[in-house]
Amino acid sequence: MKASSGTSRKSASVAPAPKRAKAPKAPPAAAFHVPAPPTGPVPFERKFALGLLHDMLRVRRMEEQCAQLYGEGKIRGFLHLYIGEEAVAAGALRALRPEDRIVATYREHGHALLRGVKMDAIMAEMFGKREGCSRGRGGSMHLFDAATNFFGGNAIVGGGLPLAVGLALAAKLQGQESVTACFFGEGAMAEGAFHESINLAALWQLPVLFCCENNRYAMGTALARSESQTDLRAKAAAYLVEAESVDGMDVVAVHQASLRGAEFVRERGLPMFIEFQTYRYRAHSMFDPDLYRDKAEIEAWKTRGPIHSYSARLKEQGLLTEAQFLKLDAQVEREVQHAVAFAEAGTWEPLADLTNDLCTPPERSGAAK
Ligand SMILES: Cc1ncc(C[n+]2csc(CCOP(=O)(O)OP(=O)(O)O)c2C)c(N)n1
Ligand SMILES: [Mg+2]
Repeated sequence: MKASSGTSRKSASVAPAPKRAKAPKAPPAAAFHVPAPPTGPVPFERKFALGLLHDMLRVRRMEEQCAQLYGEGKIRGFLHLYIGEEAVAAGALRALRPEDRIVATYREHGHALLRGVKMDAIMAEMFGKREGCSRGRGGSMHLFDAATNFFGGNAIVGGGLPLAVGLALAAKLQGQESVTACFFGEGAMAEGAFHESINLAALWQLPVLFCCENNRYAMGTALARSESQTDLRAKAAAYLVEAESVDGMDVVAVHQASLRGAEFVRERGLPMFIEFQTYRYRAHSMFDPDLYRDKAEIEAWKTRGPIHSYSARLKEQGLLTEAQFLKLDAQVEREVQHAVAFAEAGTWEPLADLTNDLCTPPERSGAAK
């Protein structure tokens, strides 16, 4: 790369010490462009098409309830909501098979739910109850369920990527046909773990579907403020990995791209990268005052909300009426209330069990007294 000063090496060696370079100017935060909402026919048979809507509604209503319970102090600790991004989990998970493995992030409630973890068990986990899917020890960021091949949320940004590569390596060595789908944010692509993971997946030809949920922000940092290369496909392509980018607010596009991706990985035994361009409507977590973006930007993105735009398309096609939508929504609401009651009725782990499942023997940890 050319030196920005333009001075040759020879003259630079005798020139006075250059002034300290100014930090590059950050792009203006207010500059945003919001594409038109997705339109056009839904190319699925009615049952499947409504299933996708049901999936997104379940995630949305469950998380709205979680936000309320957080306000009431029933759910504590960290809570990262996926509201606005539901089309990604809904469209992608329906492209995978039961034997495939899923690895996700701390924004993983929807992925766990749509993978088949019961809403009751998720809600109990949020409460920290023993009946939760991680026996109350994980909370919101550590939902886990081996039975559904859901290999967890993960509090470490990029932390799931090496795990996914390890799972895919195990599948390959054991001669299994499973695909490992790894969900991560665009912020994780700045981590060394991303580069090491995708490099090994490409080099060793491992069946990983890299699913980047580009919601444009990593906590309060917009992509263009932290990355010189904002075309995320280029980063994957640098490792010779097939890469695609789709509208992550369009459940149809997400599902179709994920089907193509899963098939590519399964058939060729090679990794693939998909960028889902999406947007989160809520703050990064319940602790975030959300001061780094224009409120008008959030409102503009709401015009292409995944549930709202997809329902409109279904209605236009005669696959859904308003009454049917309300019925479905009420059914989801009942499921949410059932989950809350289940969590409320759950039990706390007794103090005597505190050192169970610890790797350090109690006598060495000082707990055995
Ligand atoms: C290794 C590591 N560094 C920093 C953090 C703090 N942190 C938590 S979330 C986050 C932003 C990640 O953004 P992104 O990957 O885009 O995912 P999103 O939250 O947008 O879904 C950061 C920096 C962390 N948890 N782990
Ligand atoms: Mg992000």
